[in-house]
Order: sequence, then C-alpha cells, then structure tokens
Amino acid sequence: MSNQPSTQYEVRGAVAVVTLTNPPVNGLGHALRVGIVEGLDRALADPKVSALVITGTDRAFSGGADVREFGTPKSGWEPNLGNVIKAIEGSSKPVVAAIAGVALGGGLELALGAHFRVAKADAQLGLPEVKLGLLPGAGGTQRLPRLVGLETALNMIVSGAPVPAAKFAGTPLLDAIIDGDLVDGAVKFAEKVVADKAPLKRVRDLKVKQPNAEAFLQFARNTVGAVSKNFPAPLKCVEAVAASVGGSFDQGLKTERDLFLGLMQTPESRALRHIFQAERAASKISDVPEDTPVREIKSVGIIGAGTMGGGIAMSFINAGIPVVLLEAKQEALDKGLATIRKNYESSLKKGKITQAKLDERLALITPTLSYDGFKNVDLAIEAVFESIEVKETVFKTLDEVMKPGAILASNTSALNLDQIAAFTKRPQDVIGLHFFSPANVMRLLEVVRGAKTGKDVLATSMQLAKKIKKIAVVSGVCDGFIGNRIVARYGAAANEALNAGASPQQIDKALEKFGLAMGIYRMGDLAGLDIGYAGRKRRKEANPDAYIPIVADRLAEAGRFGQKTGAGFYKYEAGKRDPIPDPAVDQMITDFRKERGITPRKVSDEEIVERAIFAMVNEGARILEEGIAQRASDIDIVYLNGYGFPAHRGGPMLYADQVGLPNVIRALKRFAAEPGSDAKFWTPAPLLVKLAEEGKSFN
Ligand code: T1G
Repeated sequence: MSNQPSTQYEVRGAVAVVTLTNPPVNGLGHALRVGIVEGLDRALADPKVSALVITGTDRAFSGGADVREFGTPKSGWEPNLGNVIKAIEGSSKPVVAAIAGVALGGGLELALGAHFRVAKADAQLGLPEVKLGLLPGAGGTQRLPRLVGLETALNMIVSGAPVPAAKFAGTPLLDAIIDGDLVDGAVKFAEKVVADKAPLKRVRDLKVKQPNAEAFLQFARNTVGAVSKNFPAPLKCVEAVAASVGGSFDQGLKTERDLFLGLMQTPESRALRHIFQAERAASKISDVPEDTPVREIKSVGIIGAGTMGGGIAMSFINAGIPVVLLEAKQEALDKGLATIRKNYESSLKKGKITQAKLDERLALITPTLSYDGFKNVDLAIEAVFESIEVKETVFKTLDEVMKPGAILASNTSALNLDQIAAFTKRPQDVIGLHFFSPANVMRLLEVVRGAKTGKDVLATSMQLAKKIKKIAVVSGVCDGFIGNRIVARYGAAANEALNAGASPQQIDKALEKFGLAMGIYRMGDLAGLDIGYAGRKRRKEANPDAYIPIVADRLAEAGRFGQKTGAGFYKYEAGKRDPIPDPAVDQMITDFRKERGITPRKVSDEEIVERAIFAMVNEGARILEEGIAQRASDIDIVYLNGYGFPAHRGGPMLYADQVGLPNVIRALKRFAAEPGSDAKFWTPAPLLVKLAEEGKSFN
C-alpha cells in the first residue's frame, strides 16, 4: 500500500489542478484530505487562478475513505471527509471533479461536493459502503438523490454496485464525458464555466425530485428489510436517503452521520471490514516478495475428468486458459466432457452465457487418454483417487513427461504433499492446489506449500488463482491442511453434543440459527456419510487405539449414507432433499449412549454453538502456532469461502475476538470438565492462552 500519500498542485493558465496521488487507489487517508484542503486554499488565495480541477489517476479518482483508517482513534480523522467536501462546495471559485477509473464511496462523495463533474465514459461511479456494513457517511445519501432522484440513488446505495459514468451523461450528476485527455478536457471545461460566468451548482441547494416519495420509501423499506436479515446497514441506508426528502440539507447530513456512526459500531460492519482486509491480506506470502518472477501458464493439464477434475477444468476454461483433460478410459473421458457440456448448456438456458461463449469454452478443452498430451502444458493438476499409491504413479509419470519448468500440482485434500513431492526429481516444482467441490463454483483455493516448493511456484500459483477468480490461502502441510483439519474438530465437538443428549436436528438448527449455511448432520447427509467413514476406517486400521467410535459410523455400517441412499442422519422421501427426523436414528443414538455408559442430559443451543465454534477457534490457534496458516484472518477466509461460515460474523477467529478470548477459554475449560468430553481436545491452545493473558486478539 501507499508510502507517501499526497497531492500535486499545478496551474494551467488560470486553472489550478490538484491531483490526488496516494497509490494504489487514492484512499482518502488523513494526509490526502489535508492535501486537498491545502490545494483548495492555495487556489482560492491566488488571484491569477479562477477555477480548480481535482483529479486522480487513470486507475482511480479515489477508492473512497481509507478503510485501514477506520480502526484508528478519532483524532486521526480531522479534517474529516465531510468537512473537506463542505470546503469544496463552499468555494467561491468553481471546482470541477475530473474522474477516471473508479470514484467509489468517499471518492464519489468528494466529487458530489464539486460544482461540476466530468469523467471518462468508462469511469465507474459507486457508493459501496453497504458492502462494508456501512452507509455513505460524507453526504452521499443526501447529495446523490438530489442529482439522480430517489430511486436511482437508493438502488446504487443499497446495492453498492458501481455504474459506468456514461449512464449519467446528460444528468445533473455528470456535466460532460471527456473523450481525449481527461485533465486537458477538464481544464477547458473549467475555462468555459468561468468565461460563461456559469452559476456555481451547489448540490446541497437542489431539491430531490421524486413523485410519491413516501410511498416509494415505504416500498423500499419493505423490500430491503425482507432481504437483509443479518445485516442492519441496508435498512439504515433507506432511512438515511429518506432524510434527503423534505427536511433541510443540514438536518439530513446529521441524520446520515448518526446512522453512519451507529453502523460503524456494529459487529456486522466490523466483520465485513475485516473480510475486505482479510481477502487482500491472504494474497500476500510473508517470505515471498511481491515482485517474485512468475512462470507463464499458457495451458493446464488436468488428470481426472470426474466431479473434481471437471470442475477444475471449468475454472480454467472460464478464464480462457486452455486445458488438456486426461482420463484413463474413453468412457470416463466422454462422461466428464458430457458433464462439462451439460453445465454450460444449463448456463446458456439461464442466459448466463451465449452460444458463442459456450463453443469458445468447449474448444479450449483437449481431451486425451495419454500423458503425452501433457508434454507442453505449463501446469498439471491431478484430481485422482485419494491414495498415496495412486499419487505416486501419477507424479512419477508427470515427472517423466512434463517439460522442465512446468509446475506439478496435487488437488489432494489431506495427503502429505512433501511425500508426493518426493516421488519426483523436481520437488521445488510441486505444490498443492486444493479446490473445493464444486470447483467451478467455490471461490476457495488452498495453496499447499511443501517444504521444498519454490517461491516462484508459490507466486505463480497465487497470481493464477486471481486469474481464475479464486481466493487463495496458503497452507502448510498437515492432515487436512486448514479447512478440513478444522472441520474435523468441529465435527468431533458436534458429536460430543450428540452423545451428551442433543438430537441431530437440534444441533443442526442451532448451528443454522448461528448462521452456518447448513447444519453439520445435514451437510454429512449431503456429502455422503460413506466418504467420511472410509477415511475413519482407513485410519482405524492404521491406528486402532486412536479410533473414537461415533454414531455416523453406525449409520454408514447400516448402509445409511445420507441423501444418496434415502437415509442417513435423516430420512428422505424419494427424489426429495428435505431432511426428516427418523426415530430409527434416535434409537441408534440411544443405544450408542447406553453402550458407552452415557446418561443423556439436556444440552442447550448455546452450548452446542459454543462447542462447535470454539472447537474451530482452538484448532485455528493450533494451526497458527504450527505456522500452517500465516495469519488468523486466513483461517477466517477459509471458513467463510469453503464452509459456509456466516459473513456477518466475519469468520471463526474474528468471532472469537468479538466474544473475547478469555470467555472462549472459560468455555473450553468448562467443556473439558464435562464427563465424556475429550479433555485433551478442549485444552486451550497455548497461543490462545498467551493472547488472552496479554489482552490481545487474533486479528
Ligand atoms: N482504502 C484503502 N485501501 C484500499 C481501498 C480503500 N478504500 N480500496 C482498495 N484499497 C487497496 C486494497 O487494500 C489493496 O491494497 C489495493 O488497494 C488494491 O485493491 C465516508 C466511509 C478500489 C475497486 O469500499 O472496491 O468511503 O493489497 O486488490 O481489484 O462514505 O479495492 O495492494 O496492499 O481490491 O483493482 C468505500 C473498496 C470505503 C472501495 C480496486 N470504498 N475497494 O479493486 O484492487 S468506505 C470501497 C474496492 C467510505 C465514506 C465511506 C477495490 C477497488 P494492497 P484491490 P482492484
């Protein structure tokens, strides 16, 4: 991020030009706000200057308030953005905002304070504060409706979606589209304003034009309220915009400010601002410089055309990267290709893609039955059966066939990547790319770093992830990496609640009420209880003493695999997915408790949630201690994007911060003391204890 935020000042003829220069997107941090006011005062004091243009760079007029400033003490805020905008609007000389790239949030609000606005046609104008759990807090909810009317303003503010400047040509929001050089065009525009002695257009003096405003606002309250149950911001946006109708401008500003400051304190906004930062932090690898040279990936070889391989293939061809798709048998290859085609035909039917796009994407796949097809690919990703023996065969063959400098990746979800790399003569070129099913939909990609993985291979993988629209998180090598390792603990915690006396439906309902997309037992029935059972059976055979019996194994042994067999933890009517509690399962659980000498007790919903989420947190702390994850926010990103953790809670580690780490520790100790609990499992991780003792948090 920026090192020297500042503004540049120059005078062209009788027009002063203030250029915002706070790379990468002119975040309106303190220094920049001071620079703008200084530039304005300089122009006002100079008798030779008759107008002022404010502009940014080709990439950004401004990306808005500096999101990293939010957590700083209030003192760092003056001049606050509202005051900067007020100074501009109150200028006695015309001020023209010249916009290229993005003008978002406070950036657009800054431009609305100018008397005139000119822009490149493809500039993007937006008020995305709602995506941070906020609302435009520097006059946007009062000025935008005055320029474009209630409906357009409300749509922009509640959706947070940017709009191309061209759409506002000819409206009071935009005085001119500049085709040539933006600043030259803006200076000429300013000179004409002066020459014509055009009155200064102060947006605050305009009135909102909206027939039946109150009826429209009531409609907006109802529709927005219906869709924003976990987030308070959208409805507050409606209230703030409502204050632009009828009352005075200054009263409207005060209402906006009060609502903004109220939202700033909400846990939901804290969560969304955390996610914004976390998503960007995840792409950084502490010991891999950002300018590390990357390898060019012009084509990708994928081994396996099943669900995973096909989904991975689509991720690449959707990004326009050619794929060589390898299967062992023609029938499997044909089946995989047919599934991909079917997926695109369904998108075509829904109008999501055109026929041309469908044809273009399918043309990017080269099916093959021979590894020879991989001779020229720059990256190979295997999505074959999860057995180390199979991986050995695959990687030895890839090592033989692929050209020097090519990257060899495994999609393994749990096997040891270092062991896999050791099958080759080029461990520095081996990396884990763990996709989540369905791979063409799920954003999360765990980039598993082996002990010998080259830094350029890591840098290449992180850049490639961005290109295929994945959010990549680096994981070290351990059983289950970050996500599955934590989900194993989460599952064990839920099972303890089940053994203690809760029912599958009570546990699922409690977790879904907390905000998880799907309760753990419904998720097990969806994924298939046989899959988890196979893994536990393998581990039991390898290490019988470590095996802990669970009800799910009883169900799997009884052939109850979940939805695929019409019964698992729940029963399902033919062809339906609605989970129906099954007395047979209740009986199996009762028998299971009896065998293990457990007397069932009442388990509260609160205890269920605390056990499940704090188990994740405790394992997350261990993952941090071991260096498997680089930072706590990476763990949040994994859970938010791979396991349906609710965004309004910001992730398990942020949730722990909001609860308070000492409270997490007290709960863990309570569970450890419960009869039947796994005391070792509930022992608070040393890092968690250390942070709590120091009064610190994970994020
Ligand atoms: N403040 C500070 N840094 C920002 C920033 C911002 N507003 N926006 C982006 N960055 C950094 C980002 O952290 C990353 O840093 C780099 O820029 C590239 O970002 C009062 C209170 C502008 C469309 O919500 O939507 O104004 O990782 O990877 O894909 O009403 O960033 O390189 O160190 O996303 O080209 C409202 C948020 C703030 C806009 C560029 N504004 N940003 O996308 O690059 S609240 C927003 C974006 C506000 C007022 C309120 C996007 C982008 P690093 P990037 P990109």
